[in-house]
Amino acid sequence: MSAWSAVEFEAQLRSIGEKRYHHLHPFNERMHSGELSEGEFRGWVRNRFYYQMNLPKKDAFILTKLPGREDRRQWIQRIIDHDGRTGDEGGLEKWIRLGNAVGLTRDELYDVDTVLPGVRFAVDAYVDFCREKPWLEAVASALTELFAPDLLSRRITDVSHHYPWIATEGLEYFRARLTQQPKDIAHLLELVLTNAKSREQQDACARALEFKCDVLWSLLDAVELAYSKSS
Ligand code: PQQ
Repeated sequence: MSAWSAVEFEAQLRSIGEKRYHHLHPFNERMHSGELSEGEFRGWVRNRFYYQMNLPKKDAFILTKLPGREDRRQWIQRIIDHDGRTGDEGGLEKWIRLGNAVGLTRDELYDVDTVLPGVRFAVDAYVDFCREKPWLEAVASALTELFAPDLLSRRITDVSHHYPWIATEGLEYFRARLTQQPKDIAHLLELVLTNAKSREQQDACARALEFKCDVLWSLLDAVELAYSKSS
């Protein structure tokens, strides 16, 4: 089969997110309409931290495989964005502030033994995918970020509106991601659109994006099942 043009290929990738990204998950829909109990919100923040903790690790696996120096220079910033460095607290610390705002301590967030099994399974699968797959597919699995900015802006507005018990300071993680994400997205698209030349490579990238949508979806399935009765 012949390869898609870059424009067609990008449209294919975007159509996957329109159908399978976690903005459509019932738990997210309930978050945005103000229906989550405090226990459900806390359960999401606690378990999503396991995803956050693992982002720098999966990005480090990808870093070891990227062939070009210029791409590694850009990619390494993703690790710094989450882990931070002197003078820049980083995303993990901001997520801990969100945890504190919903009543979780740092120790509770870092206690990996209390992560829900389904969340651990999904996140570990994502890290393993990035460790094992060729760099192009591993990079393509991060393309869910294409769909995140809309969701993040809505989350900031809707959470501030519906959950006044969460201090606004707790939402700093999402505000920071809105400024960081455009450069990540531009780099992801450049890497994938210019390097997936054959139809086989393009299809493999599309499968990687579908897999990642499933990771995010499964995470919310597990959270919804575990906390739906909590007040
Ligand atoms: N996804 C990645 C990735 O796969 O490399 C990195 C991030 C996401 C983030 O740093 C995020 O904050 C983030 N947030 C959401 C969200 O809150 O809905 C989704 C995603 C995503 O789509 O994978 C990421």
